Amino acid sequence: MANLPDAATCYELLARMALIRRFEEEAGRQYQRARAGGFLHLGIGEEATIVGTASVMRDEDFLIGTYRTHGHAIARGTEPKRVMAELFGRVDGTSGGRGGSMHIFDAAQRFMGGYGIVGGNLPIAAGIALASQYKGEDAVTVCMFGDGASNTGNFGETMNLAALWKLPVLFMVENNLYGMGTSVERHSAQTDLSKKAEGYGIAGERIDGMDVVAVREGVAEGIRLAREEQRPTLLEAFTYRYRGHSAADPEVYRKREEVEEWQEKDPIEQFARRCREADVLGEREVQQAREEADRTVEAAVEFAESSPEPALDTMYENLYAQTEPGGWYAVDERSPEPHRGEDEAEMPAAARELAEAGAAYAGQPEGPRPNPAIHGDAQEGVEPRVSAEREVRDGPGDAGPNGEAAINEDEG
Ligand SMILES: Cc1ncc(C[n+]2csc(CCOP(=O)(O)OP(=O)(O)O)c2C)c(N)n1
Ligand SMILES: [Mg+2]
Repeated sequence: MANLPDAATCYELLARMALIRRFEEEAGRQYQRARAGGFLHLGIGEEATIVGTASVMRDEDFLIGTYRTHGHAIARGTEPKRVMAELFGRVDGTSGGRGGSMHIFDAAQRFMGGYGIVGGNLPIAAGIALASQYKGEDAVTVCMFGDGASNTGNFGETMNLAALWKLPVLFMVENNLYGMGTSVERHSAQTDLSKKAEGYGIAGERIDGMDVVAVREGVAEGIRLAREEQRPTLLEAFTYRYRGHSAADPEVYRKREEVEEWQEKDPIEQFARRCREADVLGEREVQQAREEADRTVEAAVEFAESSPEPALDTMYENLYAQTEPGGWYAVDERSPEPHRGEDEAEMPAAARELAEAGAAYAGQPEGPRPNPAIHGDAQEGVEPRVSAEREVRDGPGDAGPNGEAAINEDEG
């Protein structure tokens, strides 16, 4: 077992884990009160993995996570009140209230998000690491993702390039044993996830993600290898989320006893006990860490409640893709009035009949069907091309089933 760090560090680790736990319990409560909107994925139970990792990173390093990252942002140094304001959709939130729970982002703390696409953060992490390497900077990027994400194509592609280009990056799979409601045994052929990168030239290691000291030790070495030897590593931290995948999870895929078994290894309780037994922290300090967390979270809720909602006329600000007028965000770049085929009242008879004919065919045996390229109005201004083959087969104006003749007559 790794040695405990000094008393001040132990206190900081304990206080940070307690703060994240308290924050997320409150986030869950506020979600039930409909104060926090959108989706909500809590990482309660995973605090040692999160805090242990962030605690051995330098200020200049980057951290990137998934949609379960309230704790990651706080561990990186983002003020809890700004995370809470983001959950509430308020202007003082980390993303101005536009991202919500899944999109916490704080460039100042080098916390690079917050991504809803499973496995989507891996190539971004490689890109950030490549930028550091390119600029000759010392920064290491730590990329955290779930066991489920280790099955994605992004995983393999990123491992390959990270090893090939010797990127200063550390990959950390937070193995909480489930991808939504699917257990690792049911979603991954290789259940030793630390081995997954080996074939790409990246060494892997398993660590106890419920032990903050073990996480620190594993991550510190991984960061050292990335920084000093340009060798990426894959760490697999065993951890567990006590709550459902998201706030809307009936949890039919696991038993209550399993959750309780993991709760016995609770990262905060376990660490507090160890610190007390080793006489590094006293009962008073453990209590103080909890009370501080309570106060900070209470203030965070007050702050979020009093922060205004974004003004309506700023709704289209910060959008990557925008057309005129602002509300019309389809990729269709024509003018906003209805175009041919978009307005049902003005739909040409041919198109209407075509649609009806299509519906009428449902469940019927195969036979001649109207061809949209011939009968439809898709090719405005273009002469319909009736193939010679069809002319021969059906004859012009041949009354097929479901009114083909009418379609032919109407077609311009
Ligand atoms: C590309 C993609 N596929 C599917 C989903 C739906 N989805 C959201 S979370 C999730 C499970 C991911 O599990 P894991 O990577 O283990 O992370 P965890 O939620 O356990 O932290 C899935 C399949 C998604 N968001 N993105
Ligand atoms: Mg998982």
